[in-house]
Amino acid sequence: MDVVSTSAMLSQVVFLLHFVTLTLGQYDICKSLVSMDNGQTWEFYACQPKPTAMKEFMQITVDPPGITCGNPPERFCTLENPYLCSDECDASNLDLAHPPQLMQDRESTGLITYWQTVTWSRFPEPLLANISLAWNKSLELTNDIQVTFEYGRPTIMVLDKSLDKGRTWQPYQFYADDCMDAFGMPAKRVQDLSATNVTRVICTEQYSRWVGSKNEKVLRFEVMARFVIFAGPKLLNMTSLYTRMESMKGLRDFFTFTNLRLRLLRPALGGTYVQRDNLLKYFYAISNIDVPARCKCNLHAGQCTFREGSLQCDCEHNTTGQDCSRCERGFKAKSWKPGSYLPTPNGSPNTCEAAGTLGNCECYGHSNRCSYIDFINIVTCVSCKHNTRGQNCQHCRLGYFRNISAELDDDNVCIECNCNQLGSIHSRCNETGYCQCRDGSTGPKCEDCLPGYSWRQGCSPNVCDDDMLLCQNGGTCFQNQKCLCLPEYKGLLCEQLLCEGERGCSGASASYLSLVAMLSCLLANALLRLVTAC
Ligand SMILES: *[C@@H]1O[C@H](CO)[C@@H](O)[C@H](O)[C@H]1NC(C)=O
Ligand SMILES: *[C@@H]1O[C@H](CO)[C@@H](O)[C@H](O)[C@H]1NC(C)=O
Ligand SMILES: *[C@@H]1O[C@H](CO)[C@@H](O)[C@H](O)[C@H]1NC(C)=O
Ligand SMILES: *[C@@H]1O[C@H](CO)[C@@H](O)[C@H](O)[C@H]1NC(C)=O
Ligand SMILES: *[C@@H]1O[C@H](CO)[C@@H](O)[C@H](O)[C@H]1NC(C)=O
Ligand SMILES: *[C@@H]1O[C@H](CO)[C@@H](O)[C@H](O)[C@H]1NC(C)=O
Ligand SMILES: *[C@@H]1O[C@H](CO)[C@@H](O)[C@H](O)[C@H]1NC(C)=O
Ligand SMILES: [Ca+2]
Repeated sequence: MDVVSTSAMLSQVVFLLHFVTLTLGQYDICKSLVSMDNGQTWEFYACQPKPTAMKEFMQITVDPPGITCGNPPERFCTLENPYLCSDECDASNLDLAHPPQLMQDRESTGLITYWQTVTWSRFPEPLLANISLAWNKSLELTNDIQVTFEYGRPTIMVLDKSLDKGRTWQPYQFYADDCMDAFGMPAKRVQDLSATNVTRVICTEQYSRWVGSKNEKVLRFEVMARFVIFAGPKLLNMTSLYTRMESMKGLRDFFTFTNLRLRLLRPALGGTYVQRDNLLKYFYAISNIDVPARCKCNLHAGQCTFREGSLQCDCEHNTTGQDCSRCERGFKAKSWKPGSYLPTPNGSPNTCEAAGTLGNCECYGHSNRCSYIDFINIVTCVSCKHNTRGQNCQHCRLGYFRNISAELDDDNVCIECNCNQLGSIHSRCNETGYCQCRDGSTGPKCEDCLPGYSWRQGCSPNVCDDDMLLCQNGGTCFQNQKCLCLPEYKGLLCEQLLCEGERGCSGASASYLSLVAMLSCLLANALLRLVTAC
């Protein structure tokens, strides 16, 4: 950084600020005031919010309904004390209830509190439960997810994640006491992974084996062990991690999520088999779920706050949106970009630029260049992208129409008309995307035919059809193009007899006809003779 100090005091401030930056860790501040030759100026850095205990903000849902114990009240025992089934779960009694929120409470009294399910009294029907955790915000894991199970960890479980607020899900990690048996996957540990396959979804047996329920209560999704692959055993080389985050496809997304889901598929057994005569000792109980993460703000915010029911980035660099994933209004001179961890140590802020910096010409983010046209004295945007045109890139190019659900600065603002070439007069359409159709064609894109027309390189009038233009005398209509007539008939609709008034016909009916013709000739001749005779 080229900081040229003008006064000793200011450089002291600057020094302190940088010192603070170092002690807080990397990417903690978004900007600082630095002194230059010509006064003070803001310098901007890539920044991200601090890691937070995200369990405070999660919305928990458990499925199926009725999976939480206590309604009706139920007795249970534990794997360690299988014959002392005197414990009770009762949803209507505060001291004996085990509702889902006990997975995220702070346990300030020192007492372990936990969510508990009904017992496996319906064995051999499986005991299944889903725990869905929603934040309505993109988050990035900064440390291991830890789920604390009381009375034993499940012997089969899947951790799923969603990146799109629960619309689509993907498995994050599989857990089983026998991975091959449960999922047909070989057992792996994160320690087996290397830089090239760190984002592989694995099945681990590390957290499902029975070791007594008091010894090992925690099930992890290992984040630190994955960071260590890049940053070294004590995370001393974070530069290396951040460089990889930037360059390795899918690595940042691997640690990103908006929702998590624990699918509990089989509880702890405390042995190899399920004891049918004592099913009251099988259930799930979770006392805590730790999710250490930070808000994903695309390196444009140093803070994230809980507002209007969800976490939101406090966006800097003139960006906006829940994840700072757009440029603010009036700052769309360039297309939006996330900040970058590189070059270290401060990264690149990739700030959104005020439209004003281009000579007061707003291009709605569709062009980075303006040009001054001297003789008409206007500034105009050059090479509008995203199929826009106009002085401010505010119109759609010919052949495109305005997407009403998109803002003017949206990349998707212009939609291709997509007029059918054969059915329409030209490639332009009106404001609602309707094309201008040739005779006989119809539909928004002119790809359909009106009644009485059919598609043959565009719509052409039917020669025959099943309604108005019926083929006659037993003829059949071939692809609306022509009637296939019986041998005796001809004409567009087979309406004419083939041999009427003609000679040279063959077949029975034809010879009958020629007989008639011959007779009439004879008659005519006879008449002729009569006349001559007169
Ligand atoms: C858990 O979620 C999965 C995926 O949506 C679903 O198939 C399954 O039926 C759910 N299980 C329970 C017990 O609700
Ligand atoms: C999720 O967050 C968005 C953006 O802040 C907000 O508009 C929406 O209402 C939130 N939805 C819920 C269910 O909280
Ligand atoms: C990951 O790659 C390493 C070597 O690069 C290999 O030993 C290991 O088996 C791989 N892990 C998985 C899960 O494929
Ligand atoms: C950090 O890792 C990178 C490569 O990943 C390496 O080039 C650099 O020398 C390492 N720095 C330290 C201080 O170990
Ligand atoms: C953002 O815009 C404000 C004016 O609204 C300006 O003072 C500030 O310096 C801008 N920040 C960045 C990072 O461009
Ligand atoms: C219209 O704009 C919205 C908002 O950007 C976008 O989601 C949608 O895909 C666009 N529609 C088309 C047809 O491009
Ligand atoms: C576009 O054309 C269609 C069909 O001709 C018509 O219904 C629609 O009102 C037109 N829209 C506009 C904005 O003119
Ligand atoms: Ca608890």
